[in-house]
Amino acid sequence: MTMSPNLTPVPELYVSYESAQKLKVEAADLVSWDLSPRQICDLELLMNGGFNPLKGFLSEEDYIGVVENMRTADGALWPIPITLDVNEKFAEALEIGQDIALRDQEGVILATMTVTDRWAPDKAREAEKVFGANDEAHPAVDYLHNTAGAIYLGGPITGIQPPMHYDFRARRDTPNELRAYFRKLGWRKVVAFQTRNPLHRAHQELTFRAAREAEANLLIHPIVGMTKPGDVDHFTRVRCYEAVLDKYPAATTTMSLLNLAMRMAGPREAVWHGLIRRNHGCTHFIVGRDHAGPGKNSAGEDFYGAYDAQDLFREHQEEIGIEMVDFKHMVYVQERAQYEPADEIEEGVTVLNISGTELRRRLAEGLEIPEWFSFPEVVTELRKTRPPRANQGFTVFFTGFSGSGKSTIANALMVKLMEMGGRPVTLLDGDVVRKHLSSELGFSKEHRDLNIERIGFVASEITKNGGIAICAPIAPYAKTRRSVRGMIEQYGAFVEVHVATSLEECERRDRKGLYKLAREGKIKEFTGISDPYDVPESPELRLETENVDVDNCAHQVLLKLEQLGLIAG
Ligand code: PPS
Repeated sequence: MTMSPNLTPVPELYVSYESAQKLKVEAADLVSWDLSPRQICDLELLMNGGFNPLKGFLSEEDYIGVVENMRTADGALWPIPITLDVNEKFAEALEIGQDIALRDQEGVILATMTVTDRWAPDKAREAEKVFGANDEAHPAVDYLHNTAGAIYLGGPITGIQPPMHYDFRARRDTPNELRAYFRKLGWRKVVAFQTRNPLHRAHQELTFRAAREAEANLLIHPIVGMTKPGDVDHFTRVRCYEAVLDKYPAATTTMSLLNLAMRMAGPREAVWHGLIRRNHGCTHFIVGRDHAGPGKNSAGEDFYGAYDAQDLFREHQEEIGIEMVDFKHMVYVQERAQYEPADEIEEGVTVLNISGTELRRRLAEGLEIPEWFSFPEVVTELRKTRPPRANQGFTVFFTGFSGSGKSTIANALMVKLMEMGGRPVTLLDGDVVRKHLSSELGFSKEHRDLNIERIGFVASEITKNGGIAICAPIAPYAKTRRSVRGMIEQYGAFVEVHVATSLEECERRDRKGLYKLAREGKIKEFTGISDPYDVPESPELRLETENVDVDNCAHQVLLKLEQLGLIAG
Protein backbone atom coordinates (compact mmCIF):
# COMPACT_ATOMS: atom_id res chain seq x y z
CA MET A 1 0.00 0.00 0.00
CA THR A 2 1.65 3.26 -1.06
CA MET A 3 0.14 6.43 0.19
CA SER A 4 1.03 10.07 -0.13
CA PRO A 5 -2.22 11.85 0.63
CA ASN A 6 -0.68 15.00 2.03
CA LEU A 7 -0.04 16.76 -1.26
CA THR A 8 -3.47 18.33 -1.80
CA PRO A 9 -5.45 20.40 0.70
CA VAL A 10 -8.51 18.94 2.37
CA PRO A 11 -11.82 20.86 1.90
CA GLU A 12 -12.76 23.24 4.70
CA LEU A 13 -16.22 24.63 5.52
CA TYR A 14 -15.11 28.24 6.11
CA VAL A 15 -16.28 31.09 3.94
CA SER A 16 -13.79 33.77 2.86
CA TYR A 17 -12.73 36.42 5.39
CA GLU A 18 -14.92 39.11 3.74
CA SER A 19 -17.99 36.85 3.61
CA ALA A 20 -17.41 35.82 7.23
CA GLN A 21 -17.47 39.46 8.39
CA LYS A 22 -20.76 39.99 6.56
CA LEU A 23 -22.27 36.70 7.71
CA LYS A 24 -21.34 37.41 11.28
CA VAL A 25 -23.41 40.58 11.28
CA GLU A 26 -26.38 38.87 9.60
CA ALA A 27 -26.17 35.85 11.91
CA ALA A 28 -26.60 38.07 14.95
CA ASP A 29 -30.33 38.15 14.12
CA LEU A 30 -30.69 34.38 13.88
CA VAL A 31 -31.97 32.06 16.59
CA SER A 32 -28.84 30.82 18.25
CA TRP A 33 -27.66 27.69 19.96
CA ASP A 34 -24.97 27.84 22.66
CA LEU A 35 -22.65 24.96 21.88
CA SER A 36 -21.55 22.51 24.58
CA PRO A 37 -17.79 21.92 25.01
CA ARG A 38 -18.10 18.67 23.06
CA GLN A 39 -20.04 20.31 20.23
CA ILE A 40 -17.36 23.02 19.99
CA CYS A 41 -14.71 20.33 19.49
CA ASP A 42 -16.83 18.61 16.84
CA LEU A 43 -17.58 21.88 15.06
CA GLU A 44 -13.90 22.85 14.90
CA LEU A 45 -13.00 19.58 13.18
CA LEU A 46 -15.99 19.80 10.85
CA MET A 47 -14.98 23.31 9.79
CA ASN A 48 -11.25 22.73 9.36
CA GLY A 49 -11.64 19.50 7.37
CA GLY A 50 -10.57 17.15 10.18
CA PHE A 51 -13.92 15.37 9.73
CA ASN A 52 -13.81 15.46 5.92
CA PRO A 53 -16.00 14.30 4.06
CA LEU A 54 -18.70 15.50 6.52
CA LYS A 55 -20.19 18.85 5.58
CA GLY A 56 -22.13 19.48 8.76
CA PHE A 57 -23.86 17.76 11.65
CA LEU A 58 -25.34 14.48 10.41
CA SER A 59 -28.79 14.35 8.83
CA GLU A 60 -31.16 11.67 10.11
CA GLU A 61 -30.45 9.43 7.12
CA ASP A 62 -26.69 9.81 7.56
CA TYR A 63 -27.06 9.20 11.29
CA ILE A 64 -28.94 5.95 10.77
CA GLY A 65 -26.36 4.80 8.23
CA VAL A 66 -23.46 5.69 10.53
CA VAL A 67 -25.04 3.99 13.54
CA GLU A 68 -26.08 0.85 11.65
CA ASN A 69 -23.24 0.33 9.13
CA MET A 70 -20.58 2.98 9.78
CA ARG A 71 -21.52 4.68 6.51
CA THR A 72 -23.19 7.94 5.56
CA ALA A 73 -26.14 7.79 3.13
CA ASP A 74 -23.81 8.23 0.14
CA GLY A 75 -21.66 5.32 1.27
CA ALA A 76 -18.68 7.11 2.83
CA LEU A 77 -17.01 5.27 5.71
CA TRP A 78 -17.76 7.14 8.96
CA PRO A 79 -17.96 5.29 12.27
CA ILE A 80 -18.97 7.91 14.88
CA PRO A 81 -22.21 9.95 14.84
CA ILE A 82 -21.42 13.67 14.79
CA THR A 83 -24.73 15.09 15.90
CA LEU A 84 -26.00 18.39 17.22
CA ASP A 85 -27.99 17.39 20.31
CA VAL A 86 -30.36 20.03 21.71
CA ASN A 87 -33.24 20.15 24.17
CA GLU A 88 -36.87 19.65 23.12
CA LYS A 89 -37.88 23.25 23.77
CA PHE A 90 -35.22 24.63 21.44
CA ALA A 91 -35.94 22.04 18.76
CA GLU A 92 -39.72 22.54 18.80
CA ALA A 93 -39.43 26.27 18.13
CA LEU A 94 -37.50 25.70 14.89
CA GLU A 95 -38.71 25.24 11.35
CA ILE A 96 -37.05 22.91 8.90
CA GLY A 97 -34.96 24.95 6.48
CA GLN A 98 -34.26 27.62 9.08
CA ASP A 99 -30.70 28.94 9.60
CA ILE A 100 -29.40 29.04 13.14
CA ALA A 101 -26.27 30.62 14.60
CA LEU A 102 -23.88 28.40 16.58
CA ARG A 103 -22.16 30.24 19.41
CA ASP A 104 -19.28 29.33 21.68
CA GLN A 105 -19.57 29.62 25.45
CA GLU A 106 -18.71 33.33 25.38
CA GLY A 107 -21.44 33.96 22.81
CA VAL A 108 -19.15 34.36 19.77
CA ILE A 109 -20.79 33.11 16.56
CA LEU A 110 -18.58 30.40 15.06
CA ALA A 111 -20.84 29.13 12.29
CA THR A 112 -24.34 29.00 10.93
CA MET A 113 -26.26 25.84 10.19
CA THR A 114 -29.25 25.26 7.95
CA VAL A 115 -31.48 22.86 9.84
CA THR A 116 -32.52 20.17 7.39
CA ASP A 117 -33.35 17.46 9.92
CA ARG A 118 -34.75 17.19 13.42
CA TRP A 119 -35.45 13.89 15.16
CA ALA A 120 -35.57 12.07 18.48
CA PRO A 121 -32.83 9.42 18.26
CA ASP A 122 -33.09 5.91 19.62
CA LYS A 123 -30.27 6.38 22.12
CA ALA A 124 -30.30 2.79 23.36
CA ARG A 125 -29.77 1.61 19.79
CA GLU A 126 -27.00 4.17 19.24
CA ALA A 127 -25.28 2.95 22.41
CA GLU A 128 -25.54 -0.72 21.39
CA LYS A 129 -24.29 -0.22 17.85
CA VAL A 130 -21.66 2.49 18.28
CA PHE A 131 -20.28 1.70 21.74
CA GLY A 132 -21.13 -1.99 21.84
CA ALA A 133 -23.42 -1.89 24.88
CA ASN A 134 -26.13 0.29 26.40
CA ASP A 135 -24.16 0.44 29.64
CA GLU A 136 -23.65 3.73 31.46
CA ALA A 137 -20.29 2.56 32.78
CA HIS A 138 -19.13 3.57 29.28
CA PRO A 139 -18.36 7.31 29.45
CA ALA A 140 -19.91 8.06 26.04
CA VAL A 141 -23.06 6.07 26.85
CA ASP A 142 -23.30 7.95 30.13
CA TYR A 143 -22.92 11.20 28.17
CA LEU A 144 -25.53 10.09 25.65
CA HIS A 145 -28.17 9.40 28.29
CA ASN A 146 -27.33 11.96 30.97
CA THR A 147 -25.77 14.95 29.21
CA ALA A 148 -26.79 14.99 25.53
CA GLY A 149 -30.11 16.61 24.60
CA ALA A 150 -33.13 14.50 23.57
CA ILE A 151 -33.34 15.84 20.01
CA TYR A 152 -30.75 15.87 17.25
CA LEU A 153 -30.55 18.55 14.58
CA GLY A 154 -28.79 17.96 11.29
CA GLY A 155 -27.71 20.18 8.44
CA PRO A 156 -24.81 21.75 6.56
CA ILE A 157 -22.46 24.18 8.29
CA THR A 158 -21.11 27.49 7.06
CA GLY A 159 -17.94 28.22 8.99
CA ILE A 160 -17.29 31.78 10.16
CA GLN A 161 -14.33 31.43 12.50
CA PRO A 162 -12.59 28.68 14.47
CA PRO A 163 -13.05 28.45 18.23
CA MET A 164 -10.49 30.58 20.06
CA HIS A 165 -7.69 28.82 21.93
CA TYR A 166 -5.47 30.80 24.25
CA ASP A 167 -3.19 27.93 25.26
CA PHE A 168 -0.33 26.37 23.28
CA ARG A 169 -1.32 28.31 20.17
CA ALA A 170 1.88 27.51 18.31
CA ARG A 171 1.21 23.79 18.74
CA ARG A 172 -2.28 23.75 17.22
CA ASP A 173 -2.57 23.05 13.51
CA THR A 174 -5.47 22.56 11.14
CA PRO A 175 -5.25 19.60 8.74
CA ASN A 176 -4.13 21.91 5.95
CA GLU A 177 -1.51 23.62 8.12
CA LEU A 178 -0.04 20.22 8.97
CA ARG A 179 -0.13 19.14 5.33
CA ALA A 180 1.68 22.33 4.34
CA TYR A 181 4.27 21.74 7.07
CA PHE A 182 4.93 18.18 5.88
CA ARG A 183 5.19 19.41 2.29
CA LYS A 184 7.60 22.13 3.26
CA LEU A 185 9.88 19.70 5.07
CA GLY A 186 9.55 17.08 2.34
CA TRP A 187 7.98 14.55 4.71
CA ARG A 188 6.32 12.12 2.29
CA LYS A 189 5.63 9.48 4.92
CA VAL A 190 4.35 10.40 8.35
CA VAL A 191 3.40 8.04 11.20
CA ALA A 192 0.85 9.53 13.61
CA PHE A 193 0.76 8.57 17.26
CA GLN A 194 -2.53 9.22 19.05
CA THR A 195 -2.42 9.66 22.81
CA ARG A 196 -4.40 10.95 25.78
CA ASN A 197 -1.78 10.01 28.37
CA PRO A 198 1.63 11.32 29.35
CA LEU A 199 4.43 9.68 27.38
CA HIS A 200 7.04 7.62 29.19
CA ARG A 201 10.19 5.92 27.92
CA ALA A 202 8.31 2.91 26.52
CA HIS A 203 6.13 5.18 24.36
CA GLN A 204 9.12 7.13 23.15
CA GLU A 205 10.83 3.88 22.22
CA LEU A 206 7.81 2.39 20.48
CA THR A 207 6.97 5.50 18.46
CA PHE A 208 10.57 5.89 17.40
CA ARG A 209 10.70 2.24 16.29
CA ALA A 210 7.37 2.54 14.46
CA ALA A 211 8.67 5.51 12.48
CA ARG A 212 11.95 3.74 11.75
CA GLU A 213 10.21 0.58 10.54
CA ALA A 214 7.90 2.57 8.26
CA GLU A 215 10.85 4.70 7.13
CA ALA A 216 8.72 7.65 8.00
CA ASN A 217 8.75 10.79 10.10
CA LEU A 218 6.78 10.91 13.31
CA LEU A 219 3.85 13.07 14.38
CA ILE A 220 2.97 13.00 18.08
CA HIS A 221 -0.71 13.92 17.84
CA PRO A 222 -2.19 14.11 21.35
CA ILE A 223 -5.80 14.86 22.17
CA VAL A 224 -6.41 18.13 23.97
CA GLY A 225 -10.19 18.34 23.42
CA MET A 226 -12.01 15.91 25.66
CA THR A 227 -10.61 12.61 26.86
CA LYS A 228 -11.69 10.06 29.43
CA PRO A 229 -12.91 11.60 32.68
CA GLY A 230 -10.10 11.32 35.23
CA ASP A 231 -7.25 11.64 32.71
CA VAL A 232 -4.28 13.91 33.40
CA ASP A 233 -5.28 17.42 32.25
CA HIS A 234 -3.93 18.49 28.87
CA PHE A 235 -1.88 21.43 30.25
CA THR A 236 0.24 19.03 32.26
CA ARG A 237 0.41 16.51 29.44
CA VAL A 238 1.54 19.04 26.86
CA ARG A 239 4.38 20.15 29.16
CA CYS A 240 5.32 16.47 29.48
CA TYR A 241 5.18 15.95 25.68
CA GLU A 242 7.42 18.97 25.14
CA ALA A 243 10.02 17.33 27.37
CA VAL A 244 9.80 14.00 25.52
CA LEU A 245 10.04 15.68 22.13
CA ASP A 246 13.65 16.61 22.95
CA LYS A 247 14.52 12.91 23.23
CA TYR A 248 13.94 12.12 19.54
CA PRO A 249 16.68 12.68 16.98
CA ALA A 250 16.37 16.26 15.74
CA ALA A 251 14.19 16.87 12.66
CA THR A 252 12.55 13.43 12.68
CA THR A 253 9.59 14.22 14.87
CA THR A 254 7.03 16.93 15.47
CA MET A 255 4.05 17.40 17.73
CA SER A 256 0.66 18.96 17.08
CA LEU A 257 -2.37 19.18 19.37
CA LEU A 258 -5.72 17.82 18.25
CA ASN A 259 -8.88 19.38 19.67
CA LEU A 260 -10.91 16.20 19.36
CA ALA A 261 -13.64 15.13 21.77
CA MET A 262 -12.92 11.42 22.18
CA ARG A 263 -15.79 8.95 22.66
CA MET A 264 -13.67 6.01 23.88
CA ALA A 265 -15.42 3.83 21.31
CA GLY A 266 -12.56 1.30 20.88
CA PRO A 267 -12.69 -0.29 17.39
CA ARG A 268 -14.95 2.35 15.82
CA GLU A 269 -12.89 5.06 17.45
CA ALA A 270 -9.70 3.61 15.92
CA VAL A 271 -11.21 3.82 12.43
CA TRP A 272 -12.37 7.37 13.17
CA HIS A 273 -8.90 8.33 14.41
CA GLY A 274 -7.44 6.90 11.21
CA LEU A 275 -9.75 8.98 9.01
CA ILE A 276 -8.91 12.10 11.01
CA ARG A 277 -5.16 11.47 10.67
CA ARG A 278 -5.52 10.85 6.96
CA ASN A 279 -7.21 14.23 6.75
CA HIS A 280 -4.23 15.70 8.59
CA GLY A 281 -1.91 14.39 5.90
CA CYS A 282 -0.48 11.33 7.67
CA THR A 283 0.27 8.09 5.85
CA HIS A 284 0.60 5.72 8.82
CA PHE A 285 -1.19 5.38 12.12
CA ILE A 286 -0.18 3.48 15.24
CA VAL A 287 -2.99 1.34 16.67
CA GLY A 288 -2.26 -0.28 19.98
CA ARG A 289 -3.67 -2.88 22.27
CA ASP A 290 -7.16 -1.81 23.42
CA HIS A 291 -7.05 1.43 21.39
CA ALA A 292 -9.34 4.10 22.92
CA GLY A 293 -10.72 1.55 25.37
CA PRO A 294 -13.10 2.90 28.02
CA GLY A 295 -12.13 0.49 30.82
CA LYS A 296 -14.48 -1.99 32.46
CA ASN A 297 -18.23 -2.34 31.95
CA SER A 298 -20.72 -2.56 34.81
CA ALA A 299 -20.08 -6.32 35.06
CA GLY A 300 -16.35 -5.65 35.55
CA GLU A 301 -15.36 -6.89 32.07
CA ASP A 302 -13.58 -5.08 29.23
CA PHE A 303 -15.93 -3.43 26.75
CA TYR A 304 -13.86 -4.57 23.78
CA GLY A 305 -11.39 -7.33 22.98
CA ALA A 306 -7.76 -6.20 23.20
CA TYR A 307 -7.21 -6.46 19.43
CA ASP A 308 -10.73 -5.65 18.13
CA ALA A 309 -9.59 -2.15 17.17
CA GLN A 310 -6.67 -3.48 15.12
CA ASP A 311 -8.98 -6.01 13.40
CA LEU A 312 -11.61 -3.45 12.42
CA PHE A 313 -8.92 -1.02 11.26
CA ARG A 314 -7.24 -3.68 9.12
CA GLU A 315 -10.58 -4.53 7.51
CA HIS A 316 -11.09 -0.91 6.40
CA GLN A 317 -7.48 0.15 5.93
CA GLU A 318 -7.60 0.70 2.17
CA GLU A 319 -10.70 2.84 2.43
CA ILE A 320 -9.42 4.84 5.38
CA GLY A 321 -6.39 5.58 3.24
CA ILE A 322 -3.80 5.23 5.95
CA GLU A 323 -1.60 2.29 6.88
CA MET A 324 -1.84 0.76 10.33
CA VAL A 325 1.32 0.21 12.34
CA ASP A 326 0.67 -2.36 15.08
CA PHE A 327 1.60 -1.26 18.53
CA LYS A 328 4.51 -3.23 19.92
CA HIS A 329 4.20 -3.78 23.62
CA MET A 330 7.57 -2.53 24.87
CA VAL A 331 9.09 -3.69 28.14
CA TYR A 332 12.34 -2.88 29.90
CA VAL A 333 15.00 -5.57 29.98
CA GLN A 334 17.09 -4.99 33.06
CA GLU A 335 20.19 -6.94 31.96
CA ARG A 336 20.50 -4.95 28.74
CA ALA A 337 19.18 -1.69 30.23
CA GLN A 338 16.91 -1.05 27.26
CA TYR A 339 13.34 -1.33 25.99
CA GLU A 340 12.51 -4.19 23.65
CA PRO A 341 9.29 -5.55 22.13
CA ALA A 342 7.78 -8.02 24.63
CA ASP A 343 7.33 -10.71 21.96
CA GLU A 344 11.03 -10.71 21.01
CA ILE A 345 12.45 -11.38 24.47
CA GLU A 346 14.02 -14.73 25.34
CA GLU A 347 13.28 -16.56 28.59
CA GLY A 348 15.38 -15.95 31.66
CA VAL A 349 15.96 -12.20 31.42
CA THR A 350 14.50 -9.75 33.95
CA VAL A 351 11.63 -7.76 32.51
CA LEU A 352 10.48 -4.65 34.36
CA ASN A 353 7.16 -2.88 33.91
CA ILE A 354 5.11 -0.32 35.82
CA SER A 355 1.38 -0.33 35.03
CA GLY A 356 -0.77 2.79 34.88
CA THR A 357 -2.39 1.82 38.18
CA GLU A 358 0.99 1.31 39.83
CA LEU A 359 2.19 4.68 38.51
CA ARG A 360 -0.87 6.42 39.98
CA ARG A 361 -0.26 4.66 43.30
CA ARG A 362 3.36 5.79 43.37
CA LEU A 363 2.37 9.35 42.58
CA ALA A 364 -0.45 9.28 45.16
CA GLU A 365 1.88 7.98 47.85
CA GLY A 366 4.87 10.09 46.85
CA LEU A 367 6.99 6.99 46.11
CA GLU A 368 9.98 6.72 43.77
CA ILE A 369 9.42 6.52 40.01
CA PRO A 370 12.56 5.02 38.48
CA GLU A 371 14.46 6.62 35.62
CA TRP A 372 14.20 3.50 33.48
CA PHE A 373 10.43 4.03 33.48
CA SER A 374 10.10 7.73 32.71
CA PHE A 375 12.06 10.89 32.05
CA PRO A 376 12.79 13.01 35.15
CA GLU A 377 11.19 16.09 33.49
CA VAL A 378 7.96 14.13 32.97
CA VAL A 379 7.91 12.85 36.56
CA THR A 380 8.48 16.39 37.87
CA GLU A 381 5.49 17.69 35.88
CA LEU A 382 3.27 14.82 37.03
CA ARG A 383 4.22 15.32 40.65
CA LYS A 384 3.19 18.97 40.40
CA THR A 385 -0.38 18.11 39.39
CA ARG A 386 -0.65 14.82 41.25
CA PRO A 387 0.79 15.58 44.66
CA PRO A 388 0.61 12.76 47.21
CA ARG A 389 -2.94 12.19 48.47
CA ALA A 390 -2.11 13.63 51.88
CA ASN A 391 -1.43 16.99 50.15
CA GLN A 392 -4.39 16.95 47.74
CA GLY A 393 -7.73 18.64 48.25
CA PHE A 394 -10.78 16.51 49.03
CA THR A 395 -14.47 16.74 49.91
CA VAL A 396 -16.34 15.12 52.78
CA PHE A 397 -20.02 15.01 51.82
CA PHE A 398 -22.43 14.29 54.66
CA THR A 399 -25.97 13.27 53.72
CA GLY A 400 -28.94 12.32 55.89
CA PHE A 401 -32.32 13.45 57.18
CA SER A 402 -32.92 16.86 58.68
CA GLY A 403 -31.95 16.65 62.32
CA SER A 404 -29.79 13.56 61.78
CA GLY A 405 -26.75 15.30 63.23
CA LYS A 406 -24.96 16.18 59.98
CA SER A 407 -24.16 19.75 60.91
CA THR A 408 -22.98 18.97 64.40
CA ILE A 409 -20.64 16.20 63.23
CA ALA A 410 -19.45 18.32 60.30
CA ASN A 411 -18.59 21.15 62.69
CA ALA A 412 -16.67 18.82 64.96
CA LEU A 413 -14.79 17.40 61.98
CA MET A 414 -13.92 20.87 60.74
CA VAL A 415 -12.43 21.85 64.08
CA LYS A 416 -10.40 18.64 64.30
CA LEU A 417 -9.03 19.17 60.78
CA MET A 418 -8.18 22.79 61.56
CA GLU A 419 -6.36 21.66 64.66
CA MET A 420 -4.24 19.36 62.47
CA GLY A 421 -3.53 22.21 60.00
CA GLY A 422 -1.87 21.98 56.59
CA ARG A 423 -4.90 22.65 54.38
CA PRO A 424 -7.67 25.27 54.49
CA VAL A 425 -11.06 23.88 55.53
CA THR A 426 -14.47 25.21 54.42
CA LEU A 427 -17.78 24.05 55.84
CA LEU A 428 -20.75 24.22 53.46
CA ASP A 429 -23.52 23.42 55.89
CA GLY A 430 -27.10 22.96 54.56
CA ASP A 431 -28.57 25.89 56.46
CA VAL A 432 -25.60 28.17 55.79
CA VAL A 433 -25.67 27.44 52.07
CA ARG A 434 -29.37 28.13 51.92
CA LYS A 435 -28.73 31.51 53.51
CA HIS A 436 -25.76 32.63 51.38
CA LEU A 437 -25.74 30.64 48.15
CA SER A 438 -29.30 29.42 47.56
CA SER A 439 -31.45 31.96 49.36
CA GLU A 440 -34.03 32.10 46.56
CA LEU A 441 -34.54 28.33 46.40
CA GLY A 442 -37.30 26.18 47.89
CA PHE A 443 -37.56 22.42 48.32
CA SER A 444 -38.97 21.18 45.01
CA LYS A 445 -36.92 18.47 43.31
CA GLU A 446 -35.62 21.00 40.81
CA HIS A 447 -34.57 23.45 43.52
CA ARG A 448 -32.96 20.79 45.70
CA ASP A 449 -30.95 19.59 42.69
CA LEU A 450 -29.84 23.13 41.95
CA ASN A 451 -28.87 23.63 45.57
CA ILE A 452 -26.77 20.46 45.65
CA GLU A 453 -25.17 21.24 42.32
CA ARG A 454 -24.12 24.66 43.63
CA ILE A 455 -22.61 23.03 46.71
CA GLY A 456 -20.88 20.51 44.43
CA PHE A 457 -19.47 23.27 42.27
CA VAL A 458 -18.04 25.21 45.21
CA ALA A 459 -16.67 22.01 46.76
CA SER A 460 -15.05 20.99 43.48
CA GLU A 461 -13.29 24.37 43.25
CA ILE A 462 -12.06 24.04 46.84
CA THR A 463 -10.89 20.49 46.14
CA LYS A 464 -9.16 21.56 42.92
CA ASN A 465 -7.24 24.22 44.79
CA GLY A 466 -6.00 21.83 47.45
CA GLY A 467 -8.45 22.64 50.25
CA ILE A 468 -10.87 20.53 52.26
CA ALA A 469 -14.59 21.05 51.65
CA ILE A 470 -17.04 19.67 54.19
CA CYS A 471 -20.63 19.64 52.92
CA ALA A 472 -23.65 18.86 55.07
CA PRO A 473 -26.90 19.12 53.09
CA ILE A 474 -29.74 16.57 53.14
CA ALA A 475 -28.98 15.80 49.46
CA PRO A 476 -31.85 13.33 49.19
CA TYR A 477 -31.40 12.17 45.58
CA ALA A 478 -28.83 9.50 44.65
CA LYS A 479 -28.52 10.74 41.08
CA THR A 480 -27.59 14.26 42.16
CA ARG A 481 -25.09 12.95 44.69
CA ARG A 482 -23.54 10.87 41.92
CA SER A 483 -23.25 13.89 39.68
CA VAL A 484 -21.54 15.89 42.46
CA ARG A 485 -19.17 12.98 43.02
CA GLY A 486 -18.26 13.14 39.33
CA MET A 487 -17.57 16.89 39.53
CA ILE A 488 -15.26 16.47 42.51
CA GLU A 489 -13.43 13.27 41.64
CA GLN A 490 -11.76 15.02 38.71
CA TYR A 491 -9.74 16.91 41.30
CA GLY A 492 -9.56 14.85 44.47
CA ALA A 493 -11.33 12.38 46.69
CA PHE A 494 -15.06 12.47 47.38
CA VAL A 495 -15.89 10.88 50.72
CA GLU A 496 -19.61 10.30 51.09
CA VAL A 497 -20.71 9.92 54.72
CA HIS A 498 -24.25 8.74 55.35
CA VAL A 499 -25.45 9.98 58.71
CA ALA A 500 -27.84 7.08 59.17
CA THR A 501 -29.99 8.36 62.02
CA SER A 502 -33.43 6.85 61.51
CA LEU A 503 -36.39 9.00 60.61
CA GLU A 504 -38.10 7.99 63.87
CA GLU A 505 -35.13 9.24 65.90
CA CYS A 506 -34.89 12.53 63.93
CA GLU A 507 -38.60 13.07 64.46
CA ARG A 508 -38.33 12.21 68.15
CA ARG A 509 -35.50 14.77 68.55
CA ASP A 510 -37.24 17.37 66.34
CA ARG A 511 -34.77 20.07 67.38
CA LYS A 512 -36.21 22.74 65.08
CA GLY A 513 -39.84 21.68 65.46
CA LEU A 514 -40.04 21.12 61.70
CA TYR A 515 -41.21 17.49 61.77
CA LYS A 516 -44.24 18.51 63.79
CA LEU A 517 -45.07 21.19 61.23
CA ALA A 518 -44.46 18.75 58.40
CA ARG A 519 -46.83 16.17 59.97
CA GLU A 520 -49.44 18.88 60.30
CA GLY A 521 -48.97 19.66 56.62
CA LYS A 522 -47.73 23.15 57.42
CA ILE A 523 -44.40 22.45 55.69
CA LYS A 524 -44.79 20.77 52.32
CA GLU A 525 -42.31 18.43 50.60
CA PHE A 526 -40.51 17.62 53.82
CA THR A 527 -37.81 15.00 53.43
CA GLY A 528 -38.83 11.67 54.95
CA ILE A 529 -42.40 12.81 55.61
CA SER A 530 -43.71 14.03 52.29
CA ASP A 531 -40.62 13.90 50.09
CA PRO A 532 -38.31 10.96 49.28
CA TYR A 533 -34.81 10.20 50.56
CA ASP A 534 -32.65 7.72 48.59
CA VAL A 535 -30.55 5.89 51.16
CA PRO A 536 -26.92 5.81 49.90
CA GLU A 537 -26.10 2.30 48.71
CA SER A 538 -22.35 2.34 49.11
CA PRO A 539 -21.10 5.46 50.89
CA GLU A 540 -17.46 5.54 51.94
CA LEU A 541 -18.73 5.60 55.54
CA ARG A 542 -22.06 5.06 57.29
CA LEU A 543 -22.41 6.61 60.73
CA GLU A 544 -24.86 5.21 63.26
CA THR A 545 -25.47 8.10 65.64
CA GLU A 546 -27.89 6.64 68.14
CA ASN A 547 -26.07 6.21 71.47
CA VAL A 548 -22.78 7.41 69.91
CA ASP A 549 -21.48 10.87 70.84
CA VAL A 550 -20.54 13.53 68.29
CA ASP A 551 -16.83 13.37 69.09
CA ASN A 552 -16.78 9.68 68.32
CA CYS A 553 -18.66 10.17 65.02
CA ALA A 554 -16.19 12.85 63.90
CA HIS A 555 -13.34 10.57 64.95
CA GLN A 556 -14.71 7.76 62.76
CA VAL A 557 -14.59 10.15 59.80
CA LEU A 558 -10.98 11.04 60.64
CA LEU A 559 -10.05 7.36 60.74
CA LYS A 560 -11.66 6.87 57.34
CA LEU A 561 -9.71 9.83 55.92
CA GLU A 562 -6.53 8.37 57.34
CA GLN A 563 -7.31 4.96 55.86
CA LEU A 564 -7.83 6.59 52.45
CA GLY A 565 -4.45 8.29 52.75
CA LEU A 566 -6.01 11.76 52.76
CA ILE A 567 -4.53 12.77 56.08
CA ALA A 568 -1.25 11.65 57.54
CA GLY A 569 -1.63 9.02 60.28
S1 PPS B 1 -31.53 19.74 50.25
O1 PPS B 1 -32.64 18.81 49.97
O2 PPS B 1 -30.27 19.03 50.37
O3 PPS B 1 -31.47 20.83 49.25
O4 PPS B 1 -31.84 20.38 51.66
P1 PPS B 1 -30.85 21.33 52.51
O5 PPS B 1 -30.30 22.40 51.67
O6 PPS B 1 -29.86 20.47 53.23
O7 PPS B 1 -31.80 22.06 53.54
C1 PPS B 1 -32.32 21.37 54.54
C2 PPS B 1 -32.63 22.29 55.72
O8 PPS B 1 -33.75 23.09 55.41
C3 PPS B 1 -34.78 22.93 56.39
N1 PPS B 1 -36.03 22.60 55.65
C4 PPS B 1 -36.34 21.44 55.01
N2 PPS B 1 -35.69 20.25 54.89
C5 PPS B 1 -36.26 19.28 54.14
N3 PPS B 1 -37.47 19.42 53.53
C6 PPS B 1 -38.15 20.59 53.61
N4 PPS B 1 -39.30 20.73 52.96
C7 PPS B 1 -37.57 21.66 54.36
N5 PPS B 1 -37.98 22.93 54.63
C8 PPS B 1 -37.01 23.47 55.40
C9 PPS B 1 -34.31 21.89 57.35
O9 PPS B 1 -34.09 22.58 58.56
C10 PPS B 1 -32.99 21.39 56.85
O10 PPS B 1 -31.93 21.57 57.76
P2 PPS B 1 -31.07 20.40 58.42
O11 PPS B 1 -29.79 21.06 58.81
O12 PPS B 1 -30.86 19.32 57.39
O13 PPS B 1 -31.85 19.95 59.59
